[in-house]
Amino acid sequence: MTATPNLTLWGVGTSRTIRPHWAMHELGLAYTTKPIGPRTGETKTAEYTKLNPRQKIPLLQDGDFSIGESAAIVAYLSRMYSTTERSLIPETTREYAAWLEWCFFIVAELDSTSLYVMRRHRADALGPIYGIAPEVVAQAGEYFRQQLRHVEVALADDRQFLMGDRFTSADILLTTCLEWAIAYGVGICDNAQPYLERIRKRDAFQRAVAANVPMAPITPVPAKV
Ligand SMILES: N[C@@H](CCC(=O)N[C@@H](CS)C(=O)NCC(=O)O)C(=O)O
Repeated sequence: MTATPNLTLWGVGTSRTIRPHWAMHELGLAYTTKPIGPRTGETKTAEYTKLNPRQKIPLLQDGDFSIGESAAIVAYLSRMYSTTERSLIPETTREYAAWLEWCFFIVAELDSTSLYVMRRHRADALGPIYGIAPEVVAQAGEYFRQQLRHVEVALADDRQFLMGDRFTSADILLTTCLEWAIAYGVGICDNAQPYLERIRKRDAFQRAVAANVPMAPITPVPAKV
């Protein structure tokens, strides 16, 4: 019998951090959360920098093994902890290749090239740091919508998920980008609407949303005078 895994996930509060929370809930894994947030200084502490020199969240510790990059964590969990009953990754070589193609497409084209560019240059996001650029934001939103045509085709004919009738971790990556786009006011493609409605009903998704909420700030107790 394999030992119970000792899993700790660092990070809450973003479209990236929810991905590994969700994967662990889909796989029925118990884990500890270290609820550090973005832009709080918590990724820059000496303790955290020793764990993750990239100073980013999320980060997963699995015993003495650590891994960062949300999509890599989700892929690791999918490979390591899928079972016959709960699986997030296809088995055959070709299906695995198609799954990889979706994962890279979502991370490269939807997340990094589109949504993260918007985040970097929106006035209400990181624009004050990296430069407020409305034209860049508009173009990145338009590019996102163009790229979604591939998703529209994949979800045509009432197909339930990106890989057909089985939910995989590529759906975790896609959903987080669709929710992110909606939050930024970017329209999503037609077939993604019923897809999202289906996905939002998943128990593991709802648990992940709850697990990804930052803790309420602690109100300081006034000093006694
Ligand atoms: N490509 C990385 C991006 C991770 C990332 O940029 N995380 C941000 C929050 S979404 C972060 O930790 N920024 C540093 C900070 O806020 O201190 C991933 O998908 O994990």
